Amino acid sequence: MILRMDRLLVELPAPKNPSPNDAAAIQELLGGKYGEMSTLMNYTFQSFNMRGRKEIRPFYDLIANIATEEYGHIELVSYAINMLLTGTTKRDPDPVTAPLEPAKDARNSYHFLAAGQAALPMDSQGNWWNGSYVTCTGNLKADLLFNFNLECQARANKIRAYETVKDPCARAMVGYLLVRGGVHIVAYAKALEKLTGVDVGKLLPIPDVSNKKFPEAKAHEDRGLHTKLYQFSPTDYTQAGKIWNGPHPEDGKALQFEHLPKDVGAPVPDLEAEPQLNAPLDPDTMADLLKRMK
Ligand code: MN3
Repeated sequence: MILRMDRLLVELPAPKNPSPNDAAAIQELLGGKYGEMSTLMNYTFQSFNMRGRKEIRPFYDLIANIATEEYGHIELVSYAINMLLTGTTKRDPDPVTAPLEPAKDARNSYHFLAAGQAALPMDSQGNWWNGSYVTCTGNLKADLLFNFNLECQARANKIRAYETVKDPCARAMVGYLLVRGGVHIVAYAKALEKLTGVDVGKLLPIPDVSNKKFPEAKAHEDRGLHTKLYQFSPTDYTQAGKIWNGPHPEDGKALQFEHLPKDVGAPVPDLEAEPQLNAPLDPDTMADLLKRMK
């Protein structure tokens, strides 16, 4: 099971120019075929379903730790979308003034019509995420090879999202995830190397552009974030370090397996109510609730 912390993995700056179309583009990194929902669900099912794990415990622990980290990635992308959507309509509980009018040309109207100006499990074109994005064959080599490709395709999407959206909020999120996704690419490369002897690291980077080209990613790599695989449990999943060791294939720095720091990241933003969407309640109900909850 997953033990949850009410923190974001990295601090996101307030957007300079909130934009529903920026938010729509970023949805690809959440609910796209190669988005964070896909990495979460692939590794989650692979870890639930792994048989004979006594003999292959380090691989189980590796996939389980990465699966858990992906939950925090979904959270991070969702908050970036929510922050990019904040301030894009009028905070006015009077429907006659058409407070949602600024959203009428947004390319993803679900953010406003189906949600309280917030992220949804869908891609950049409004296609819902679906379970066919999960590959869980039960064969360790096949699944690790799939995971390696999944992370490389996810990296390509992150780079293109970065190239599409300039807002510092989105770029802080993408920069951080380029580094953490990079860790997962190397982790699956190392796993395939331990399993088969093939030097998968020689293929990297895919696409052939270094994380150090992205200032928001480089800042994290300068602090060594690309060398750390986290044990996402106080006591369990301890053997991933038998795979995550040796030099980083791109810059040779020593890989380290460690606990997530207790003060990791930043407090979760508490975004203000949007009364025009009755999110979370219509103003009269809210006033009444506050009276009754005293
Ligand atoms: Mn991820």
